[in-house]
Amino acid sequence: MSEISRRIAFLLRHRPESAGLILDANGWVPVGDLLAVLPIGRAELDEIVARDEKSRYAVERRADGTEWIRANQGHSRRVAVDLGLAPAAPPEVLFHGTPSRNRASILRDGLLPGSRHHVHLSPDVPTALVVGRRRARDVLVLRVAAAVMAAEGHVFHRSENGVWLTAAVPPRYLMPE
Ligand code: HQG
Repeated sequence: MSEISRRIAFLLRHRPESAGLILDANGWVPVGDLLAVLPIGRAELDEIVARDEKSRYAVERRADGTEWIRANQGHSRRVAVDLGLAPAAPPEVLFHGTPSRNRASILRDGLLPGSRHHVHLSPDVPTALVVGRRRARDVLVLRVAAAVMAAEGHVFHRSENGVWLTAAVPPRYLMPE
């Protein structure tokens, strides 16, 4: 993730107001507004969006010809954004990669969203390992009994870029991989 992509994620997910940006209710901001606070032009922005290895951003053109950009997921709880994602039926099992040091706390309290809107779950072990390694070398991958959770009333969403989201995962649905 380049420095400029990091900056875009920071603005679109965490602190838009730090640059005077105002997200709409669904997290979109006019492309021109974002470009006005970045040291890059439209072509470079398009390239960052297209090349992002996790498809973190979406650009949409509206009927009135205006263009908007948002982060597909990962917003801070303090940024009131409704991504408008429909509930989705998760696969039998999802995965979560976390530093091994979190093991006792997670097995006791379950997975909590921390400062984000949701707990983020991965569709496979390799992806979960990558997520966990952002934070530590020693990574624990947990299996989440997602289908059972859903059957018992927990709501799941799948973001535009394939991340599974849910409010929290109680410990009884978790098993070290
Ligand atoms: C941990 C990246 C102790 C949790 C990724 C994680 C993801 C607990 C950390 C997205 C806990 C929160 C999100 C408990 C949860 N006790 N620790 N009870 N419950 N945790 O960054 O899932 O590159 O908010 O395991 O790919 O690491 O930004 O969540 O380690 O999709 O696009 O608390 O961020 O995407 O950390 O990552 P985060 P995450 P981007």
